[in-house]
Amino acid sequence: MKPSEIKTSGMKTVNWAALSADEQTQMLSRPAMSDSAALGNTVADIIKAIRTKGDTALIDYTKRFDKLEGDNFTKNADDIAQATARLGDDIKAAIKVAYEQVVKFHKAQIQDVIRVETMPGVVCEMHTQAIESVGLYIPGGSAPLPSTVIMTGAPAQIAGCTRLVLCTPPPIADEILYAASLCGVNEIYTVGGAQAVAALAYGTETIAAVDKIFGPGNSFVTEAKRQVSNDFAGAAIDMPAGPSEVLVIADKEADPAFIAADLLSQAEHGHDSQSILVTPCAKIAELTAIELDKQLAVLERKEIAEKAIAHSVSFVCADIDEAVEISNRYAPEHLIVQTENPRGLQPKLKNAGSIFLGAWTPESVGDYASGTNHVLPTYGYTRTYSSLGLADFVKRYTVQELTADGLRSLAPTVTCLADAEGLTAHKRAVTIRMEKLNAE
Ligand code: HSO
Ligand code: ZN
Repeated sequence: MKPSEIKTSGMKTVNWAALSADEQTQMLSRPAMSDSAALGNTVADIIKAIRTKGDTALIDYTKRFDKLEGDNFTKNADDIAQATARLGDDIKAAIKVAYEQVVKFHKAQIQDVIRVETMPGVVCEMHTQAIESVGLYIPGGSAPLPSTVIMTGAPAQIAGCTRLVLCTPPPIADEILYAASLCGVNEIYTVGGAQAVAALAYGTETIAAVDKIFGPGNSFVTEAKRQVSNDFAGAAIDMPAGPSEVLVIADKEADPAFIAADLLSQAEHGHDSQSILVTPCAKIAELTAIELDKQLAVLERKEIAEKAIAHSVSFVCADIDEAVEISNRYAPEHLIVQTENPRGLQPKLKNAGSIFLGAWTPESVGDYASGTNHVLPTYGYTRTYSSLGLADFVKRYTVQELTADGLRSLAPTVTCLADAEGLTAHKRAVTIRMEKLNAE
């Protein structure tokens, strides 16, 4: 055991002060993402095949990698009606409540036109315009996520995007079909992986290309999104993605059972999920480790969570200010604050995708139904990227209009700057008008 390690259970506990500066940096760094050349080449081959062979390649890959039966990967209104009839009332009601909550919070993000008269006769405006067509990628696999349909579909619907195109690997879950219908999704295709991203970016005979692709996915999906977004002929993407992560800041008042439950709710997402506890209280770290083992033992996705917890860590630090500092350095996707006065800490929390304040605010509420979006920057990108919101589904553009007096007022400034930059045509565009005005 290294001198910095206080105690080991499933989750190791580390004394922050005993780490060297290099060790601290190393312990806060993310595990390397699978960015191997092999992955890049495989994905590039898939994209090329979709671009050259269209639907044929899409069907071929979907039969090979997923369980597509027959050649039909399009879902229609009948499929939605049948899924809706099959679903129980409880799950339909829950999806509806979650949808309405997300709608409420994202409707409040609608930007009014900004209009400023920056000088008499000089009017500047900022407008927004919905992105026309958007692709919503919804992962399938071990946990199909209808909640992700809501998080991407509801803002697209509110923004007024005209084409919402959903792709998910087959077999599609009834919950996904139902959530898609609430969000007004226009097209649903049961294709997944890099081949779905390629189809959304470049189009096939059946799927027309979209402007921007949203949603999480495995390493193939992430790599495909990276590649198509680097190609001018491809599509824009929401944000770069890495494995999901949570950091909990807790003081001596926190409940170790709550902390353990929050760390595990992240850990069960995938073996590469990151769960970190930062606390000035060694006792809390110790009790959380015990609770964690207890709760882990009875989890359905125990094997996945166990692997994630094996590379997770509790840091015991000097005080809450240092805990905040560590959190700001790590820049987590989710940040849970279980301290005496969580609201008081909030202004100091500089880098986090979504913050959960107080004992009664588990991450799960934001994952599903509080109203905030659960598509968040990971991998330290919270230093510069934002959580998904209405703004991601619209573009901003500006408008300006000058009166003759407005131009008169600005002419000396613009001509002087045009002179300084040696751009005489720019200057002329002003002086030609001034000559006309002066001749009147
Ligand atoms: N915590 C995940 C989102 C999610 N959780 C979906 C449950 N379902 C990433 O933010
Ligand atoms: Zn989650």
